[in-house]
Amino acid sequence: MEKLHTNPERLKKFLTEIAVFGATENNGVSRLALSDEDKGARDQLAKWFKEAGCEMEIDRMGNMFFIRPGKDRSLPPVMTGSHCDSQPQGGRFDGILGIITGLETVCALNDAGVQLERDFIVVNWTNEEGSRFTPGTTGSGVFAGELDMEEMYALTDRNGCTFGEELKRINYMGKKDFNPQPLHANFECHIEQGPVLENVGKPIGVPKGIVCLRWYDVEIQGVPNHVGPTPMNDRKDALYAFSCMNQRIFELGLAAGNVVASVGEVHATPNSRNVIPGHVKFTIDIRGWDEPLTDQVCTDIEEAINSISKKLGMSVNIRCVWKVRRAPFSPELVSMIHETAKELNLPAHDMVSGASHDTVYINQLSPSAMIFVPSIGGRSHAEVEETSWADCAAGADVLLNCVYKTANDPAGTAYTLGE
Ligand code: HGY
Ligand code: MN
Ligand code: MN
Repeated sequence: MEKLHTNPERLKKFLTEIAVFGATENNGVSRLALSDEDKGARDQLAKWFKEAGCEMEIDRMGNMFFIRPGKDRSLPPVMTGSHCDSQPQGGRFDGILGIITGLETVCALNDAGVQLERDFIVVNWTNEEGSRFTPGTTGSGVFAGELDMEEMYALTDRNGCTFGEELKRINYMGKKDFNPQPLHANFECHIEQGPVLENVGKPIGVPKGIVCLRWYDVEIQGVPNHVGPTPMNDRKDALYAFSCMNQRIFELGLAAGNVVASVGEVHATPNSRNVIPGHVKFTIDIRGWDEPLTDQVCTDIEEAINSISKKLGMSVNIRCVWKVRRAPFSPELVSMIHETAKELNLPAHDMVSGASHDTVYINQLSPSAMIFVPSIGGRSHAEVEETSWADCAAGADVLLNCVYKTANDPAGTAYTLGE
């Protein structure tokens, strides 16, 4: 069968136009989950998929399912999807590329006059980033039965707005669940968000899976006091304690090799230049492919935090607020991506995903695999995030042909879950 191709100009047009929603002056996007900017992008996606002939379902978590009907609607469908929410100073490709390549796949199949055997579903998963509402991958996590919907509805942002209220406010709280399971196969096309593909000079990345992840919230209680009269040896400076802890967190992550440990958020109170900070709240993000090694680093970091706070005479509260086990992908679908890239004369590279994605949960329900494209300079979660239009089109072509293959599988074909 002749390979199918997407339309690079149309793909570029979709990506350029959707980036308007939350556009920042530095060529990035700020489209926080359930914000007005997120709503604007959602409304635009709904319009484009409707014009492309898709049905739409919205579930109670605001997940948007765009369905291209197949010949036999009783067959388990093929799915792809990602997220349209972004980091506060995010990029124009993270997440949204996975939805737009799904849209372009629909349009390319329409252009080719192809009706697939199976339904093809493109999903916008709610709140993947977890920046405004923690944890992340909230929509896909509830869909997979790993997160509780009522608990997610009660999540609050820094302004005290709850997830449920915001979902209602932007009018994306569906009235019922949508459950297309069992799924036949699930793909996600995503930027790599790291330096590997650029370093090896290949346009397609084929991760064997997604690393495991642990998120912590830590609070240090010191003593607020006047910076002037308080002797240096008589202080309980919570920000000083944090700085000692942060150094150990970095060093333990570095020493473990193949584990990452980062502090992303730090909030010092009262955050006034002439007051000794009495309270610090900070977050830790720890990840690794080797789950036991990652958990050992977690233990070492917790011990380091406790011993530093004890030595400095302060109290500390450490909470693990999110744990996600690693997601090994379906071996057959990983091979299919390699085979498809080869048929398209696109060099492909085996790797692991250091970033997490909605597929981390969907992989528990359905045989899944991901298609990566390079991030220029290895940068992401920053306004400079950039992927070449040619690489976006390459990823879209691989997705299109993998969808075509799996959605036309004879009934009875089965792929295995990763393990
Ligand atoms: O944090 C992550 O890995 C994802 O990009 N939200
Ligand atoms: Mn993402
Ligand atoms: Mn992200």
